[in-house]
Amino acid sequence: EKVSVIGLGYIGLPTAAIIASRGMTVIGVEVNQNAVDLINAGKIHIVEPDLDIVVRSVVSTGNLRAVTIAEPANVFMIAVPTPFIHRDDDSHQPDLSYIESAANTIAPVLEKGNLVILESTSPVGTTEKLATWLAKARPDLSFPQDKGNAADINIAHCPERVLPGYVLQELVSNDRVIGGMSKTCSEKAVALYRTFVRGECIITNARTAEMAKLTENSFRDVNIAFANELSIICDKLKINVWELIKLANRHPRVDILNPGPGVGGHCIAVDPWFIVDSCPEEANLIRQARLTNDHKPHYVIEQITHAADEFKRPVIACLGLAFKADIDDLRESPALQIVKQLADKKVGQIMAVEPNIKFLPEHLLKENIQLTSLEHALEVANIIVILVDHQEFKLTDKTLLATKVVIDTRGIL
Ligand code: SAJ
Repeated sequence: EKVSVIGLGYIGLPTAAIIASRGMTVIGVEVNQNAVDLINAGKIHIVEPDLDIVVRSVVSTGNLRAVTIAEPANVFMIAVPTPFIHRDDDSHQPDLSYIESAANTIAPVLEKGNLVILESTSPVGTTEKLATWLAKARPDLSFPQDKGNAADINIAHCPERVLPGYVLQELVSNDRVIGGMSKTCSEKAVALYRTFVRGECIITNARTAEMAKLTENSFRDVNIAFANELSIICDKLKINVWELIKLANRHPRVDILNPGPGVGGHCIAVDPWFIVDSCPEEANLIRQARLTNDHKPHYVIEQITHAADEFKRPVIACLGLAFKADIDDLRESPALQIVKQLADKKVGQIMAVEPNIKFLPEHLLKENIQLTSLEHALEVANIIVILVDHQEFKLTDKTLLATKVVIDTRGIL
């Protein structure tokens, strides 16, 4: 079996590497030439624990090879980004252009008997759209929307569900939802996933599989929004929200998540908008959860500004820039958003502590933000803002904070 993975990013590369490690021949198709060169040299362009070791090994055995132009294969797995476009009227439209280009990339090399799997998180109806794009490009082949089980090409949606930081484990251990456009599509997809997945492979249709993935991330978003709203209510009522949640969670049927400075990453803050875009009239709670979570960084900035007003020369140490604990990923990070806006508003001297990165990204260098060590920040700052619950911060001697104004958005104190 020859498997082609389209898009060698946070999902595609680990998936390609795991499949290659099972002895299959894998061709990764990637538009970024720099990434292609790095991978073919046995190196990686993203950060994920142990991924470098697996990639080095499968590249050295020749099981994984990266290219920029698609070649024929038995299976094509599409793992490209599905961001959204923020419209002028403040609504959010899913951007399917990467999936459409992936379709155009593989269409010329498709052959009778091929299986096409969409792994990208997608709005309901996208797998059907993908099938339509492929059918249009290849009128000589038949597709499941017309021929069902007898189609030349089989198509399924199998959304990825791995947690950044645990991708290699979760790729193997998680259950998979497999939504084929026909029974044959599902069965063929299950056969492929069985080669590397130890979890269960559960069959449904493509639309339900699309919605299942969106539902999982919206469930988390709504629950975090509940916690974030509680935290603001508790500030107003002078109640410690962390103690409150601990107490409420003693109830056998209550399980409240943790408030924070906002919701980051490129999944939970994105996917609920796909549901809202499909059903704007109906998805009120899901929309409000997004708005509530997006408002939280602004609330934190106000808290900090308020605290800074008490000092002649406020020196603000922001602990953490990543979007969550113990990773180096700064994309869509509420911590980063807060630090940047504090610097823009010139609220004071801003120091950032991020133990998981060595240098500030280019766009932050221009601003008045200084990356420093935890020790130095704790020594010179008069305001300490905890933005990420990194291990290093949890282990800090709390007596060092006694003389400072502390804003703890993660409740690590
Ligand atoms: N967060 C809180 N409070 C919490 C939990 C999380 O504020 O109690 C914040 C985090 O700090 C972070 C954001 O939410 O900013 C998202 O973090 P996360 O750990 O909940 O999730 P992601 O974005 O890293 O990964 C999610 C996962 N989805 C679910 O857990 C339902 C993962 O399994 C998905 O594969 C991934 O999205 C994805 O790719 O869609």
